[in-house]
Amino acid sequence: MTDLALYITNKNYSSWSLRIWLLMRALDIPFEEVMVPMTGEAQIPGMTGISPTGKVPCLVDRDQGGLAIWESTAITEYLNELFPECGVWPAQMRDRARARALVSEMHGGFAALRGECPMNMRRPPVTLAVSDACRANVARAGAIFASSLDTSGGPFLLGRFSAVDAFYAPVLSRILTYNLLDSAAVHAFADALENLPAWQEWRAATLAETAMVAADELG
Ligand SMILES: N[C@@H](CCC(=O)N[C@@H](CS)C(=O)NCC(=O)O)C(=O)O
Repeated sequence: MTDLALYITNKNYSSWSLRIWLLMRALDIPFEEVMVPMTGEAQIPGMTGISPTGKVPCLVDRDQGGLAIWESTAITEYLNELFPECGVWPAQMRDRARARALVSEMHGGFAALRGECPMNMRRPPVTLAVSDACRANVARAGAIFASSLDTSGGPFLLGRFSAVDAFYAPVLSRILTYNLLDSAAVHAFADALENLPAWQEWRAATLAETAMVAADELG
């Protein structure tokens, strides 16, 4: 038995919260969700004393004396160690290597896309003028989706749902919200996510949220 608490913030806007929440929910990893409202400050006041960075997501393992794990990549690896049978990473070594490379690339990259196009899941699609750097990020995401789905045969990027899908789900959400790319691979990845009950549950929650973050309401 494990006793995990996952601290997250506003579902409509928080892409880092979505990644770990989706990973855990889609893989049926049990956890208690703890919602700490976003305030627009660099550190979320509700996270003081829980995460040393004051950010979410933060996973707390109460079975380990309240061990707190921050940083999405570290949480992903911890979940893989706790639940090796759940498929956090693909089954084949070469796929795991690719999966880890893709997750690292996402975690450390896509700065222009993340900076210019805030995740806003409930927003009806709008066309946004973006920089060349952002366009290059979108092209790279589109190429990742296409080559991954071609190689794996889908329905998810590396075949079965894995951490790669969780990390790129908010990238896809931004592409759809701001009409950044219309391609077969974008549609195929969107279809796979939209058929996932965990994605449907998160999306429904974004529609029910009423808090607005003015800085993230563009277009
Ligand atoms: N590098 C961190 C990023 C975490 C992060 O930036 N989280 C945002 C929420 S999406 C946050 O807590 N920001 C503070 C705030 O917006 O108040 C990770 O991988 O988990």
